[in-house]
Amino acid sequence: MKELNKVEFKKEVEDYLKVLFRKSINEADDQQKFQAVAYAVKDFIVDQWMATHRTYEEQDVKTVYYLSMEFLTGRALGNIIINLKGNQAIKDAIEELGMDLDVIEDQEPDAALGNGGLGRLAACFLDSLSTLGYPAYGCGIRYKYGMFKQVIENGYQLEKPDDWLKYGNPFEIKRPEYAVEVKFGGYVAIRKDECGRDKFVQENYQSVRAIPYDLPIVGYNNNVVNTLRIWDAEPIDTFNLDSFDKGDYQKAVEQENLARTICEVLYPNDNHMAGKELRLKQQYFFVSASIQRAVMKYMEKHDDIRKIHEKVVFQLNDTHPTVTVAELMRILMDEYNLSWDEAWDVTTKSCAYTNHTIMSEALEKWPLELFSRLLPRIYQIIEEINRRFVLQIQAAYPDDNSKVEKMAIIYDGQVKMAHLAIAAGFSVNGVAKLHTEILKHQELKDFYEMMPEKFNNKTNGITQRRFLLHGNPLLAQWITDKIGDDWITNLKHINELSVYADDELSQKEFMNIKYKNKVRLAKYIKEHNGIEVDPRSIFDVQVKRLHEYKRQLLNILHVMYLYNKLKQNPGMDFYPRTFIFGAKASAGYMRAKSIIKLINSVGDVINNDASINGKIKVVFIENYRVSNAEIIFAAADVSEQISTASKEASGTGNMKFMLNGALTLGTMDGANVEIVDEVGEENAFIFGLSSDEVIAYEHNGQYNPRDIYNSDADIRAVLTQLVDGTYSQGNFEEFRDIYNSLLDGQGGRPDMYFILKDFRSYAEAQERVEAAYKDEKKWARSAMLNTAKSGKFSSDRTIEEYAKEIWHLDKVKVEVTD
Ligand code: 26Y
Repeated sequence: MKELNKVEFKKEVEDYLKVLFRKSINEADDQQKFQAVAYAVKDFIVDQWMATHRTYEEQDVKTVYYLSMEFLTGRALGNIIINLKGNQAIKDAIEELGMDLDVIEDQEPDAALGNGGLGRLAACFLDSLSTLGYPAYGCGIRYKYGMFKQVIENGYQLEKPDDWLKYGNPFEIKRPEYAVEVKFGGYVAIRKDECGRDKFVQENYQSVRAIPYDLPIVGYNNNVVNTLRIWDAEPIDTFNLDSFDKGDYQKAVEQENLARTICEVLYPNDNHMAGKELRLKQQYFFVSASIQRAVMKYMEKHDDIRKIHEKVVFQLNDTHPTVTVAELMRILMDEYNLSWDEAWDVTTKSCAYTNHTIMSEALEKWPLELFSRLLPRIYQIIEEINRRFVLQIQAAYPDDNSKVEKMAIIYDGQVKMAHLAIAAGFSVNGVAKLHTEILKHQELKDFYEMMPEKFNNKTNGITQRRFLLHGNPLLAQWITDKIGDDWITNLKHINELSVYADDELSQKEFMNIKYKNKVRLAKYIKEHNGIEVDPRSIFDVQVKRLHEYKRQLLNILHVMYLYNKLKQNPGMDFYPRTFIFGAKASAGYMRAKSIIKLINSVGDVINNDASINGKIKVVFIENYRVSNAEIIFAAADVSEQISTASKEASGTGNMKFMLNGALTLGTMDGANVEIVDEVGEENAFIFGLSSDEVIAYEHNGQYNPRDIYNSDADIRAVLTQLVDGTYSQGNFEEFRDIYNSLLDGQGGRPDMYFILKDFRSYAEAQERVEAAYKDEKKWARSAMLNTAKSGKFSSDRTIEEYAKEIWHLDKVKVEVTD
């Protein structure tokens, strides 16, 4: 690794301030200083970036293209610095320039090009790919506005635009030389080519120019810099006189508008399909651009397109980029003259699909009318894929007509993207053991029975470099002092901490670091929420997207219940608790927004009730995002992972908490199951229905929340408080919808997510939490063991599995020569 030279680096920062802003250090503001530092860092990594790509070309490596509508990368600067192992040199340089690295890092807006789990997973995967030395491109969209900024006003969520590019992005490089054209609409005509063959050509279409911007993904201490390539759209050419002459003025305007709108904004829906036309345009836009470029790049160095799968593999991050399948077929057949069978052979050897959810409302299905109008050629190809797939189903199940109904790609007037991905992909994976089992035996049962060899599990992981080394520097240093720094690139080593779990001095040190991190978070909360919280209280944290299945409602109802108990019995034994929430709700998800309001309203009442002596505090952290997540995970005692069993495919926040020494309070859902396997049930708090029980109730309809309401006075009291104005200044209607959802279900099933059913079990688990926390040594031991046993949950492990079992990639070593 090239060493970072402090003196040179300082000079670069000063030079950039001059060149970019015509300012000296003393005149520049913090944002300008950030920009200058970022450019100086970019300067340093660009040699590695070039060397990496030179090496890839020389060795003609196989490359994975990770196609994703979302990359929730967060801030880049701090992460790049730690991956360069340049923390100290750069910190010193910056200090000598009279600046503070934390302040500089704080100037960078989060790149929030994602909603939640799926987008953040993609970002962790890129970090691991680079650190492990695997050739990879991330392919996505350069949204002008990322995930909205959440502002809480009066307890309600408001959405503000996230203008993350306002000051420009110092890390990106625009690559107009790689621009490609992407076509929409029109019709498909059959024309003769120069050899007299029939050709399918799209005519009378509208098109845009896709322009890539490259972002560096820096590996840890290994010279490897992969590329996250995000596409922007520009008009194909500005109004030319031709168009006016031909009377195509209207079309020219429409094309301009198309280019302007496509990359405008990230859809803020998590696990919910809205079916918007513009979203399908976004999907085809970035897929077509990425696949065209991948094919061109391959053909620059090879001559037989029939072998592209030997050098290229496309991983589809959920169904969102599934048009990849048809786009690749189109290019192979229409542009490279392959036959259907040849093209299908290549396509089915190069596409693999990851499923991230079983929530039915998240499954992508597009109306035929919309799909065929927008993507006429792609639609034709999918029709033919479907025709052949249906024949295959019928051949496999000649006596069972229901199989076609359940498995066809086109059915009921819709294109079913998951079915397409499964039919065409060579691999279908779930993201945690339990999730994959549910896919195989419930949701995708028919597909599994027909094509069992495609199905496999890849349990998710997270990068310890961002979520421990960067986010929790005190703990990171302590760990390194104890066991050395191998854990940074091989998290299995963190298990060596286990021997310290019973050592009282180590326990004290560990909990002392936790305390300091709680003080840091308390300060953040004071600054951002104006709420005073006691760092000696239990920090009980639930941060994730707001969704009914994630059951933030269970958490806050339990807080209401505890408060009632405390009011009835002020002298009761009660360990002070700070309940911390952070969550964005999709802008149109009314019930989710109402739950945010409830959390804030309950907080208002409880936090201002002097009679309980601050024993309970409720904090809603505004605008939860990657940058404040790092601070939150480091400070948590209790990790709330309380989804209805079977609903959370994996979860990844659960892993970040564990890594930072929080104890899981959770259901046996998603990766919680594997967390408990690793750390032991005695070091977690498990409660609630199992996934089998939930699924059984869903089938037999035997659950009636009214029975619980009628028989349990405490629960009845809490529910009544939703509609008697206790938390809404006398407004009985404010939380009526939440109340109804639990007891009436309005058309749907009442209490679909089994909140009342799991309530007692949850409350009892919470009592165990309190009892455990009171035993300081025991808690410290458990907390340390959580960190020590988190080795499995590194995204490095996950990526090794993908690389070996799905992608078949080789690792590359990169040398930088000056
Ligand atoms: C618009 C619609 C089609 C849609 C948009 C976003 C559908 C789904 C999503 C996002 C899904 C998602 O984030 N799923 C989460 O993926 C994580 C990474 O695998 C899992 O840990 C988590 O359990 C799952 O909910």
